[in-house]
Amino acid sequence: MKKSSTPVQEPPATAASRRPTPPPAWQPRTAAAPLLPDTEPYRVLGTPAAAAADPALLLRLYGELVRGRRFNAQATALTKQGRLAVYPSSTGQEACEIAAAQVLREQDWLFPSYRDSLAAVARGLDPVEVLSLLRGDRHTGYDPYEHRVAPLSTPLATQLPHAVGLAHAARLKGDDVVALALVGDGGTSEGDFHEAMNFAAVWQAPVVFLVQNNGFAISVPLAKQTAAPSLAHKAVGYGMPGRLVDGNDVLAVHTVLGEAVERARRGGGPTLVEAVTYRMEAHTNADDATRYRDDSEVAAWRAHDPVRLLERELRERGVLDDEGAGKAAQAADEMAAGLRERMNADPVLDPMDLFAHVYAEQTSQLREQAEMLRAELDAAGEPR
Ligand SMILES: Cc1ncc(C[n+]2csc(CCOP(=O)(O)OP(=O)(O)O)c2C)c(N)n1
Repeated sequence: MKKSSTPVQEPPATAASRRPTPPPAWQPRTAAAPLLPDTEPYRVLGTPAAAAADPALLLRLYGELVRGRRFNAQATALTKQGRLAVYPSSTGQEACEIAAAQVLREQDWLFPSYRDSLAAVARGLDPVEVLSLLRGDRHTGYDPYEHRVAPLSTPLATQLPHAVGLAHAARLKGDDVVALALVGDGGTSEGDFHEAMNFAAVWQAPVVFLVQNNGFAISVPLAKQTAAPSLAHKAVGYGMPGRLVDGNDVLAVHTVLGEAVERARRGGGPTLVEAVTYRMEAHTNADDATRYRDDSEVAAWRAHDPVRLLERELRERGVLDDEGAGKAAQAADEMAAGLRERMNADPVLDPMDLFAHVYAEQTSQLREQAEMLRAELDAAGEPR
């Protein structure tokens, strides 16, 4: 049959046909309620729930906390002795650092920031290697692939998309790997934080984000950083659960992070954990914290110290006595003495290394500068 070429005539517009067509029924992508964090940070120590905790686990965490506190003190002392260029101390945040290292299995990956040397040390890395970068060395100091610890990241939040990418790739390959990424409260204002959270949730990547909310981004207090009810609330907008935890309660952080890591491992997707803690020291040895915060605030947090909190629990339960505490302190002192000794040895450096690994093909300016330096070293009798 021959097709008609007559154009289809639109019926004349009536009042009814001009009404907009109702859109398809709107459905939320995910139900917000199960994603919302608790209204209070989750706590275990000092509550009846702590009685159920395994004493062996508590003692192990205690030993690590004491060692961690000592490591922070020693690294800070090394900056004063000119042996370390800079040290962003995690004193006061040891519970987060130790729990982060403890909840991971060997095949998992840790993505630390510059403040998380201790987490890397608690994962078993050589402290001298971990501190290489902060000593001014251009090398990371350790092999990230060997230890499954990414380099300490100084550009804020850049470690987060890396963690998501690695976790997603591992999942595509069918590898049993979870990535745990650490970031500060200030880092949550970065674009990289947003992109990492979004991709992680859309891809359901096996990644856990631990925000250590230590109250400040250098001198900027949290109130000037965000208007969100809590940083954990940010998770809801991305479609992942947010958990709020007392970051000085090592058992609480260990429990919440452990659950999040296992959830990710089972294919349940990412979690954002906000640990509420406090940076007891200045931002780094180059900062004076008395210029932007009151001593009374520091004193209030000192009363909620992560090491003392666990020690009180252990002593009340009769799991720790003076002798046990003394042994933990002695082991920590021995670690610090070894670190001091090794950091006091002058590193063997070749000044000419400055010019290596910058460009595949040296620029004429750099070649000229390298020749000048070589001539100066030769004149000073430095060995070739
Ligand atoms: C992309 C980027 N912007 C700015 C800085 C400078 N900077 C270094 S530390 C810091 C504050 C970060 O605070 P927070 O994320 O809360 O971590 P904290 O130092 O308290 O652990 C800033 C702004 C940086 N390192 N990277």
